[in-house]
Amino acid sequence: MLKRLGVKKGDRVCIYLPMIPELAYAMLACARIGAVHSVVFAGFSSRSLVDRITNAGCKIVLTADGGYRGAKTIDLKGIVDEALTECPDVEKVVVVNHIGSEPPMIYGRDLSWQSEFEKANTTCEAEEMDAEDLLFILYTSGSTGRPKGMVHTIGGYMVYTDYSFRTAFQYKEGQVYWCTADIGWITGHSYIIYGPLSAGATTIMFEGVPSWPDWSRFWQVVERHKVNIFYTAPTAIRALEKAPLSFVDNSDLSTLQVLGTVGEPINEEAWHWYDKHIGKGRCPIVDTYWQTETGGFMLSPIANVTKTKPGFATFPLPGIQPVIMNEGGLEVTGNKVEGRLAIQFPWPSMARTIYGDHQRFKDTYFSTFPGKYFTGDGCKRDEEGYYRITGRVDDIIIVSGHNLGTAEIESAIDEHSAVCETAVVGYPHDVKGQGVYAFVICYDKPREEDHLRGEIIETVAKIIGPIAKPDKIQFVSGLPKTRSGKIMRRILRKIAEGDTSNLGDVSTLLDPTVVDEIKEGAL
Ligand code: 7RM
Repeated sequence: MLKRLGVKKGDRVCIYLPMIPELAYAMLACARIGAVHSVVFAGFSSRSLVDRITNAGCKIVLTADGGYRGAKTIDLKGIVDEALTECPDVEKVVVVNHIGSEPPMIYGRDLSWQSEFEKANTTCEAEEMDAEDLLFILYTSGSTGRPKGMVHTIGGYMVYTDYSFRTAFQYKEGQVYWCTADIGWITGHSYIIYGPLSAGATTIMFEGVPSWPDWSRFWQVVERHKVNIFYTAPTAIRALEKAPLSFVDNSDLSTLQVLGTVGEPINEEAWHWYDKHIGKGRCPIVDTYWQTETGGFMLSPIANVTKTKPGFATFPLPGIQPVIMNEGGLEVTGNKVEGRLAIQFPWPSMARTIYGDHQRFKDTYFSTFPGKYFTGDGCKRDEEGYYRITGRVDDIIIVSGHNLGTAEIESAIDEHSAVCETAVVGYPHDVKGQGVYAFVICYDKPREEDHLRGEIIETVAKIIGPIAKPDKIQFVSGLPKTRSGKIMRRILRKIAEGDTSNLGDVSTLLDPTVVDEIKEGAL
């Protein structure tokens, strides 16, 4: 179908689909004909879609009339239509009829997936590819606000997703595996599609949400499909933990053998709940630490081999060489140490570049510690050599396991006409891991704060997507800035965390008095 529409080896194809089988077909079809897929999470706004389509130079978009989110539907085709008013190079849009909403179709541009599919040839030779040819681009947040198109290639990515999937989960032939991530994120690429399928596993795709029609949804799916390996995120575990236990106990979870977690540090309480109530104390928990950039697991227990420790991603997978660095750029050796996590030797599935900006790739990942890959995460190695990730050391916040750049949210908030300047930081959030706290300066003192808050939240949802909505918005008259104009986020982070006792040295600030005002108004 793609070939008939003129897609050739090396062309970039934008995929904006909900979690339906056509999404998997589309990715694998691209791989087979040598086209490069760029999957955009179907929760992203039209603006985010414009940026990603433009950056990758996509001429074709695969989408659906809509998607489901619990009881609601999302008008995906409408979002694509809006985006394409700013993407003149897109020639074709192929639309899956999924919710039956029959959206308006633009003659000559929009095509029905179902009818195009019928016209397609039933055989299609696989394109011969070089190991280093592009397989896909996947965008991740950067600290500047411009998303980075991480590039993964054919050979190494396939080798490593297959290897790491088999190794960490100790996958055995015939097992049923379920990863609850969305394919719009790297976890879905590597561990719903490529890794498990390459290993021959049965992989489950789930279009729903954990809370609808009620909080037993995940456990019903485990029972119905006799899931053996279950892989989810701490944010989901924390949300599920808040629901009454009867939602868990009504389902038969006896087929479960291995549990996994990914996306952010898992707090001990959630780890124990997961272990006790889901694993019934008999399933190892593999806490897999990795990134969009790494393509596959860097640190992870090996199920039933590694002795686990709550909150620890334990050890590197065989082949991976982590190092802990201090701020002076020197390696910290031995145990009971803390610093920044770098990887000192390449591995098969590492990203090869940022699409269209190799210099930025070098600057972001290879300049902090020359000759090494810098993860951007803080890390501890305990007395037994176990690794524990302590969180980001840069301007990235992880909300419900999703990477968001503070700069990206700031520039979205700044789009509101009443807003003059914004600083965004993360703060600990019960369910989401980190919440978004925005300090906002308006041109005029807002008369109706709550009304303006609502508008700002809507602005962010529209520009980036609902996941980036600020949880707290504090209106301030100034921000703590250094003389060179840099916002001292360290101070704002402390205030957002509710810890104002020791804000450290504020003497280098241009105007130290703003700090008192911000402290008083803290939410
Ligand atoms: C897979 C994924 C990457 C960032 C990473 C970390 C954080 C991911 C863990 C974790 C502690 C984990 N890719 N992170 N896994 N922190 N323990 N097991 O999430 O590119 O979207 O995010 O996520 O900060 O740098 S990602």
